[in-house]
Amino acid sequence: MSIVKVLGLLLLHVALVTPGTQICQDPDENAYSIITCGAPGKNGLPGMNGTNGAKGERGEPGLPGPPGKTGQTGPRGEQGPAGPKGEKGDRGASGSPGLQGVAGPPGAKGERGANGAPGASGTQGVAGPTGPKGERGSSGPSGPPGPKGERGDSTATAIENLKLQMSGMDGRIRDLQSNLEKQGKALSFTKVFARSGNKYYIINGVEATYSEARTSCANGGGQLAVPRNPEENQVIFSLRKQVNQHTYMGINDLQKEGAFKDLSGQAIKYFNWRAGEPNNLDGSEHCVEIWHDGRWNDESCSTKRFFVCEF
Ligand SMILES: [Ca+2]
Ligand SMILES: [Ca+2]
Repeated sequence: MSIVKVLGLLLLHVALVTPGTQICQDPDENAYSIITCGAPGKNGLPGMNGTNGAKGERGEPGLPGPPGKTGQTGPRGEQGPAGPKGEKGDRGASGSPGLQGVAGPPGAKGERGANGAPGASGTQGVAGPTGPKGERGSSGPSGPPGPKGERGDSTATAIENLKLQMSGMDGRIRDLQSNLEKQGKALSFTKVFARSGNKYYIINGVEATYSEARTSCANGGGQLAVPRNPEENQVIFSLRKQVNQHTYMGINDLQKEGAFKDLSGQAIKYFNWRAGEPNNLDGSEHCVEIWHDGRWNDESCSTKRFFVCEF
């Protein structure tokens, strides 16, 4: 107890304590009660029954009861884990043979075998092209004398016979010359006919493709005309001026682009192209025609044109 509290208690005792009273301390240290002290009392009557006490603690378990009745069968439990592997069993009897398997893949290529025996002779092949003419051989030995001939005419008779034959030939030659002159005169009446040296040029006024024109000239015994020099080109040009259409000639580069040849395959050496020609337009101009100015152009061979033949 602190000094302050002791002093407080002494002051309270002086002020309040009288005969017959005493100070009693409350269980709480901070409170004090003052009660009057008197003579001892008599014993009172027994008190009434108190209320029920608090529930006691749980007692020890009793003895086991008799066994109950057998219950109903429960649901099937889940499958347990696999047991340990068993020991190896005895070897079984041999089974029946299996089915035949499928054929395996082809084996590796074998080594080359030995050459076989020669085969039978084949049929005779087609004869090859005719070879070049051989050189002239040396003269063979003289043959045996021939049989004796019949007796001939006398020399005078033979000369007469020759004169008769020559006379007949002269007549035939005159007839031929006459026919040629007539043909020449007849042709000269044709507008589109011209002659240069021993060549005759004709435009028949029929339109044709290059192939048809070529066939047409050949059927007449001639060929599509090819001017070999300025003079011949001028003669063909004089015919061309008489027809109002470009006219095919016998020049083309059908075999090889840009390599112009005549119908026998000979390369052309004289040219008279227009400016900018040959231009092989659209890659399809391979046949040569002569224009109104006497110069040449390459044209599509399928175009229908007049054409000039030479004989
Ligand atoms: Ca061409
Ligand atoms: Ca052209």
